[in-house]
This record gives sequence, C-alpha cells and structure tokens, in this order.
Amino acid sequence: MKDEVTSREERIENLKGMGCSRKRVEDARFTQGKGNYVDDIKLDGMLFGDFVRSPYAHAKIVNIDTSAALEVPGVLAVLTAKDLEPLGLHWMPTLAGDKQMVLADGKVLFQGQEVAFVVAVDRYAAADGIEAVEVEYEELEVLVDPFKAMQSDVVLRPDTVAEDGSPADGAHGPRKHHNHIFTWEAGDKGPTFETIDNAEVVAEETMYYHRTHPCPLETCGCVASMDKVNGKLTLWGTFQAPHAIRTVVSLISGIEEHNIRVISPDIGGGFGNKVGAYPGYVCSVVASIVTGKPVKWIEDRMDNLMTTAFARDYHMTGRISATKEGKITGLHCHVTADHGGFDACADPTKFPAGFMNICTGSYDIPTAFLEVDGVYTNKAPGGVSYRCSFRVTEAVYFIERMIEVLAIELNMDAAELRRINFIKKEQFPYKAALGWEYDSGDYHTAWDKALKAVDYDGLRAEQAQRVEDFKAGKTRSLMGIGLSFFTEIVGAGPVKNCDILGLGMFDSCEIRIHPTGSAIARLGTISQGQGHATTFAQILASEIGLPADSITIEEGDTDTAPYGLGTYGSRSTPVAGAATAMAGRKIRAKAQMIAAYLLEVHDDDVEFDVDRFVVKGAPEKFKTMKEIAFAAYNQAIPGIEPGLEAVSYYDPPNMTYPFGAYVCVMDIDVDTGVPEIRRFYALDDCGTRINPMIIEGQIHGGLTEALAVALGQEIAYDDMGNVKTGTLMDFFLPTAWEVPNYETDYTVTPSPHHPIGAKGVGESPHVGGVPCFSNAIQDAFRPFGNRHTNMPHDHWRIWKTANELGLHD
Ligand code: MCN
Ligand code: CUM
Repeated sequence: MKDEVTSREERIENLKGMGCSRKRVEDARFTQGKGNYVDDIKLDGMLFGDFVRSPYAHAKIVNIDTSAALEVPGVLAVLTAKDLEPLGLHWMPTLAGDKQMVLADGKVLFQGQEVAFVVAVDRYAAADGIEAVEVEYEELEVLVDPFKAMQSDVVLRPDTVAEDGSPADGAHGPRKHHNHIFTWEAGDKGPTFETIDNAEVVAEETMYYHRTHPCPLETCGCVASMDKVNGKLTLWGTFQAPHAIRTVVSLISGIEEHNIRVISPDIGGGFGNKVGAYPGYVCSVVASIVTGKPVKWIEDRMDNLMTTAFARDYHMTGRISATKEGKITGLHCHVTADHGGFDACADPTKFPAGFMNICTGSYDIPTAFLEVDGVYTNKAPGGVSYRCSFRVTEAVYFIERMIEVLAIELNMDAAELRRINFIKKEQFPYKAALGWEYDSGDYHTAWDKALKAVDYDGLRAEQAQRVEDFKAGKTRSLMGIGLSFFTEIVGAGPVKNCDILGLGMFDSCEIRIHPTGSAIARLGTISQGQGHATTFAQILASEIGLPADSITIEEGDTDTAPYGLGTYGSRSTPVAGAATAMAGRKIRAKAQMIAAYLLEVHDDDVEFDVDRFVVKGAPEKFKTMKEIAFAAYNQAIPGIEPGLEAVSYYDPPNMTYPFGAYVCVMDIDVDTGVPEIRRFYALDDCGTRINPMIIEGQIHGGLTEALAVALGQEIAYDDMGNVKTGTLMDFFLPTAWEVPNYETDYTVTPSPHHPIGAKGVGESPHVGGVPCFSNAIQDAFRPFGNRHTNMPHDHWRIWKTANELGLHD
C-alpha cells in the first residue's frame, strides 16, 4: 500500500496544511480571465440602472422633471424619492445608526449624491436617459470643514433636529450642535488631565489624517432579480458581508429572509469599500420588482471615488506626557471626525469611532483619555474602510506621530523611546488604559530584530553624516529613517460587545466530507482577493488529515453557506478560521470513534497522526482519514450516525492583537521634493502563520496602499464641495514605478485563545505602513527643525516643507 512507503514528512507535505506556501488555487481562474465578477453576470432580459447625480454639494431640489428622459429610446423607468416614499424606501438605515437618503429627498448633501435612478435596456440608453432628466437645484451654503460646520447656523440635516430646532439625540446619545453627530469617550479624563498637567515633559501636536478612498479595481455593483412567480429575490453583488446584506434587505423590504438569496461572486478587491449598503442596491431591487426583469447597477470609477465609503478624515489633537527619562505617563487624544452628509460608518454598533481607543498603541501608558466628536459636512458618507481595522489606522498613526514628537521634545532617539515604553512580554495578557485586553505580544524581540536587520545605528550615523554634508553644501539630498511599531486589534468579535445592526459578530464553517475522502467546506466570510479558498483548506488539511487539494472552500452564497458576518476588520482568520478549526475538530472526534470501531479497540486507544488514526503503541495498525471517510458512509456502526459532517459557529472570547515593526529608509531631494525609498523592512507577527506566501502578498499589498496614502493619495474637496480628485488622473494609485522592494520578516507569538493561535494580518501592513512612510519624511527634516507636517506627502508638500524650513535659501 502507498502509505507504507511514504514517510511521515512526506505525508505532512502531501496535505499542504498550515505553514505551507501553497499556491493560490483561485489564481488558475483569475490569471486566465475566467473569474466571475458581478459585471460578468448576464441574465435574459436584464436591464441596466444608473444614477442622476448631484453636481452640487449642498442644494435644495426644487423640481425633478423625468418626462424627457422617459421619451429616450430604451429608457423604461425613472425612479425618484417620490416613487420610493410610498414603499418607505426613500431613506435607509446606515450601519452607524443614522439614516441615509436612497434618492435625494428635498435636498442633496454632497456632490455625486444619488438623485434619480434611470432604468434602461442597457448602460448606454441609461446614460442618455440620465442626460435628459431635468433637475432644478437651488444652491445652499456648503460646509466642507467640520470645525466650521460645528459653528455654522446652516442646518445640514433638518431631519436630525427637534421641533424647537435643537439637535435631537442621535444613535450614540446627546448631540452638541445641529451638525454634530456624536461624542464618544473612553478612558479617565480627570486622572489623565492631572497627570499631563503635572508632568515633567509634555508634547502636543495637531495632525490631520486626510480623507482617502480604497479604490478597489472593481467598483461596487449588483444584479437584482425578482422572480415574481416563486416570490424569490436573488441579489448578486460586491458584498463583503452577504448574510448581513440579506438580513438588511429583508428588514427594509419586508420580503421574508428565506425568499432572499444573496450571492457575492468573485470580488475584485474590497478593502472595506464593499461593507456598507448603497442606494444602488436598494434601487436595483426596487427596479427589478417594478419591471419584473433583472436589473444591473455597476458604478463607474468616478461614482466609486466620489460617493462610496471614503476613509479617515480625522482631525486629531494629542498631548502626551513623560518623565525626563522618557517614561510615558499619560495620553490625551481629541478627534474631530468628518463623516460627511450621513454617518454611514461601518463600525460595530458600540464603537462609533471604531477601535480608535487603541490609540495608546504598543506602549504601557498608565492613564489615557480619548474623545471623538463626529460631525456632518457636505461630503460623501462612509468612514470605515480601507485596510483600517475599524480606525486602528488612525489610532496607530496618531500614537506613532506622538512618539516622534515626544522624542523631539525629549531630544531622544525615537527607537529608544519606543523600547523603554513597550508593554513587556510578561505583562500579557495586558489590560490597556482605554479598556482593551491585548492577548499576546513580544514587542522587544520584534523591535530588536528589526533594528538589527537594518543596522539602525549604522543608518543613524549615515544620516548624521548626510546632514553635515548638506550643511556643507556637498549634497542636496536628505535621508529619513521612518520607524513604526504597531499593535493591531482584529477579529471582531466577541458577540457580547461587537454587533452590526444587532447581529452578533461570530462566524461559521460547515464541513461535509465525501465518501471518497474529499470535502467541501462553506464559510460565513467572503474572499475579495485574500485567497480564502487556499488558506482555509490548509487549516482543514492540518485539522482533519485530508489534503488541502481535496477540499473545496465555498463562500458568499447565503443559500448554502452558514450564517456569518463576512470579511472585514481582518476577522476571517481570527473568527472564521477558528470556526474552521473547531468544525475540523468535530470531524476528527467522530473519525476517532469510527477508527476505533474499525480497528476494534477502545476510542482512547487510537491517536491522530497527520492523516490517520493509529493504535497507540502499534503504529502499523491504523486507518487513514480517507478510509475512515469511506467507512462513515458504508458501514453500519453501532451508536454512530452515518455520514461525516460538522458545523461550528464560533464566538471568539477576545480579539487578536497582531503587531509589527517597520523601518523605512528614504532619500529626499530637497529641490524637487521627490522621495526615493531606498529600503523598506517589515516585520509582522500574526501568530501562527497559515500560508507564508499569502501573508507576504498581503503585506506587499498593504504596504503599497500605505505608500499611496502617505505619499499622495487623497480625496480632496474645494470650498464649493467639488471633489478635486474624482478620477485616476488625479487620485494617486501607485504602480510598479513607485513601489520599492519590500523586505519581509516575522516573529511568531501565537494568540493564546485562538484554536490554532492565528491572528489576522490583512490590514496590519497598512496600519503600520502609513506612519512608517510618514515618519521617514518627517525624520529627514527633523535635524532642521521639523516637528510635524500633514500627509499626503506629495512632492509639492515635501518641497514646501523644505522651503519653509529655509532649505532653499
Ligand atoms: N493568513 C495566514 N496566516 C495568518 C493570518 C492570515 O495565512 N496568521 C491569511 C488568511 O488565511 C487569508 C489572508 O491571510 O488568506 C488574510 O487573512 P486575514 O488577516 O484574516 O484577513 P481577511 O481574510 O479577513 O481579509 C480582510 C482584510 C481586510 S479587512 C482588508 S480591508 C483587505 C485585506 O484583507 N482587503 C483586501 N487584504 C486584501 N487583499 C486583497 N487581495 N483584496 C482585498 O480587498
Ligand atoms: Cu476597514 S477596511 Mo477592511 O475592514 O474591509
């Protein structure tokens, strides 16, 4: 028999289980143009819907005349808020507890807002129809600055003020002003202020984490198909959380949930852009019900950039206190958060500012206080998206800049300042001042490894020499050393404190083993490029001893997959990955009983070994998992049901806290403002590593998006609320030209509460990367008096910094 000539090592290798850089199974179709994206769906009689969008950022809608549009050949219907109102669908709930217009109801609040939905036989006829819809607007005063919005008499959202004109309470309590959305606080105000007020050293800084956008290659879209005969609605779309979409569609449409099937086909990048619910989904469903035909809606690039979930837009002010020796004693952070016209942030319900309260970072800070004020402005809604782990990006940027500023204040080396303040290995599980319990970490080991790898002392010596040469007129180039150390918080997450619209954030896996020893596993998550079909099969291979190549992973079809909350917040590995391991263990437990029966021994006398159960002390007596699978279907075993299936719904006891140490070395041309990234070293610790190659791919991608955000990418508005960066001509997407060679490295500190010790990794490189790139720029100018400059550090802004520091004189 084949097994006898195969060594244990070979058997392990055959499984391609955890730790193996298994090639991505989905790439066979992706690299051959055989992916199946939502725009590939073509149904008989399918119509196309598209929006009339507002050219103004704030305007009253005086009149909408659709008559000419209805005359356009191919145009079948034009929906406006008036048509949706009788159905109660002219507004929809947002994930943040606010509500949002589906189609402009009396006014528009941001440029590009959906005003009417034109349904036509194809995209071209819809475009002609859009041109023919006549909308009469009356311009209103535009507020694009949240600070001004908080002072202004202009009421952006009349629906949020009480009869007497005072702001009605919002989803998160009382509101301070009619353009204010919420105040959210964490930590101890009194003790923190007292510590800071009496500290030996205090550093203060104000910084703006600008507005940006995930800009996935595939924009958002859907196809809605109402089968009136059977009463079934099928909705294909770019959904990062298909089950949640099903529940929401059911709740707002009244269609019973079993009559709704939501399918996320292949997704061409999500990055958080595809978590929320958009007016396009509602309008497509309504249009399909009205016309009785399938209706497709797909955004173009401008629609996507201008109107769907933006990222960041956080104005942050910090105070950090320390002893003269550099031991941090307190941290205060205030955020003014610009949420645009509707608060459509996709956060767990209890966290209106996401996980911003991890802003104490990787440091043992005894007392801290965070306050966040959300504000309405005339900009697009959204807020949580873009590799952000629910605002951990902002939190890490904040603390990693505050550390640098404190280092300046203390006249201390920033690497050393970090080292003396890191939470120590023996302090884990560590309870942070703002409430989180960090599961595990070994920051000093990671930091030392990183600094050694780049020869940190050598770099500093080289930098000092460069400064001297610059001052002596021998060079016009400066050198920056960017440091960042981040702690992430991923895997939402305990149902007890994390829900979205009341849906607890567990996740799930269901496994069916076929008689011949192959399997299908279905999960509540959905890959958008992360390679789940590859990696989840690897978890199972190691858990159940069948080769990963014999296991199909299926996600995204709510008719077949168990209920799950989807993929965002790097939660798939921490939550669905745990469910997968647990379901695998249920399979193994049953397999053990079957093996014992077949081997005619007691259950306790067999043990699992790679791909088989072996009689303890008699390794020649065994049954492979393949044999056991077959037996499960063809043997009548007393007391055991036929079949081999399992399902697990996993509610994680805590989130996972991956971390990492990044170093960026840059040369900056003072006269052109052009930075050249000489070196980028990234050490990540995501606990147990399932697929090192996929992890590396995630890190390359996340770092490249970090480079984008730090060095140029921005959704910028003018004072009229016009989006200045609505196309790829002016919205920076890095290409191979800008991207450096990344050196990746790792340590492994398993999560103590995760069944396989794994933590998430998808967002880490972005979270840690942005401050690292930004710190490199700022560090180059530190010897000349720079303290802080805001991102994005495009060539012009870098040049301007040099200019303001007198380096062009
Ligand atoms: N992985 C691993 N070992 C670990 C942790 C993760 O091998 N210890 C693997 C996983 O098995 C998975 C991948 O790395 O194949 C990412 O896993 P995880 O960190 O759990 O993140 P999710 O799968 O939940 O993906 C979400 C995350 C988020 S929130 C954003 S935003 C982002 C990111 O993934 N969007 C992406 N990476 C992306 N990558 C691509 N290609 N496209 C996106 O839209
Ligand atoms: Cu915050 S972007 Mo990801 O969570 O889909």
